Amino acid sequence: NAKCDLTGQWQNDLGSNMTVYVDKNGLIVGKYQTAVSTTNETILESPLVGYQQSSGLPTFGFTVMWQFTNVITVFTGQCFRNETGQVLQTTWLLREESSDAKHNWMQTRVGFNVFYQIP
Ligand code: B9F
Repeated sequence: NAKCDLTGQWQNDLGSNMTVYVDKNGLIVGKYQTAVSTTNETILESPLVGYQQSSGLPTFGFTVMWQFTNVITVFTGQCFRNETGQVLQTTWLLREESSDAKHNWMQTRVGFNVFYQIP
């Protein structure tokens, strides 16, 4: 099996884009531009950091700190290869701020994204 690496440019099924670099220790740094939002705030490019394992089809995790809203999203996933190139299968959790602990139960969303490498 050929190896997989997150270094490069990616677009997901929502049209969101990210640029990622992975160093020799597996540390991920990059930038995320979401294609979707539900605020009236202008979407801003936002930083991400995480780790990638170093085996053949590596698992990884990273955090996006949104620059336009008080929200954090964490992604976890794995890199695969298909006929056309590399594909990332991910699951995300989005945490929204709550002004009242009574509402804590409903402040986390979950979803899935598939990322395709842009050549
Ligand atoms: O739309 C989100 C948001 C946060 C507070 C008000 C609006 C911010 C953008 C999140 C982007 C997500 C998707 N983009 C992507 O590529 S991260 C996971 C998805 N993958 C209303 C309250 C909390 C969310 C919506 Fe909001």
